[in-house]
Amino acid sequence: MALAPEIIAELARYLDTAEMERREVTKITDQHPEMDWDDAYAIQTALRQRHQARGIGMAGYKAGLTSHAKMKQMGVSDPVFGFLTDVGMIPDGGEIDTATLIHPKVEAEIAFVLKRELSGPGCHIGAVLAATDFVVPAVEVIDSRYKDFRFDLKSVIADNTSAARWITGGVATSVTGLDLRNLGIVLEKNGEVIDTASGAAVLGHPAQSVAMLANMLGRRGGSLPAGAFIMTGGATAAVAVEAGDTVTVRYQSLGSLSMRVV
Ligand code: OOG
Ligand code: MG
Repeated sequence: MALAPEIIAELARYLDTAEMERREVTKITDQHPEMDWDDAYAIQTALRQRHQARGIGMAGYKAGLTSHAKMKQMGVSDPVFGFLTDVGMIPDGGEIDTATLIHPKVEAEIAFVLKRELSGPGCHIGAVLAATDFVVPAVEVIDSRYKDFRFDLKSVIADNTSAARWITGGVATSVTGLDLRNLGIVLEKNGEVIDTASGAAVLGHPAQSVAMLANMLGRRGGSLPAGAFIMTGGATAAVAVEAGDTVTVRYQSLGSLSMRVV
């Protein structure tokens, strides 16, 4: 750790306030270029504790920057992880309220729900599939607190990997016999196809994203508990939305999700 505990706390407050006031801020590595990876996750943890102190519940886990489409779009090279909150949940068919967000984008993901705990390091796709209860479609609404959605990896980790809202639903499906690599995803905005992907866009196989997450958490003394809901990262690029838009994502054999932007 390169940053003092009071700086970690101050940076968590800075990002938390930006989110609550819906205000873009400069990325934190501009002020603290010396910060390291542990500092970045420590700021994210302090941010989570601020949420929890306000009574916000933790609803799940997210991996991000797990596809080439996303890494290329954001100009970064490694996956990251963050948390999902209960207040961030939007029901399928619900509304994304732009008045509560800065510059939202939507991205299509595949989510896993575990029936058994997964711990790393040493976790692999086979262990993930054996521990999975079911997979479901999910859409993440990301909303970086940084100016113009531009950041580096340490800044985005501290900012809870741009997490803002999330939607799930469709058909909860067992992974047995499901070809997750070749599962097609079509992202539509206002009735027009904006992007398409297959499950393999996410690290070659979406279960690889869960394995990576278990390994990253394992190295920090954590694990993914039984029942955990995990979003594996955008398979499509993230698409900016504004009030008046409608978004539908169709998943091969898993149904679809839709939402209105207001
Ligand atoms: C970082 C979050 C990335 C994903 O699914 O790749 C992410 C960002 O692009 O703002 O959630
Ligand atoms: Mg995402």
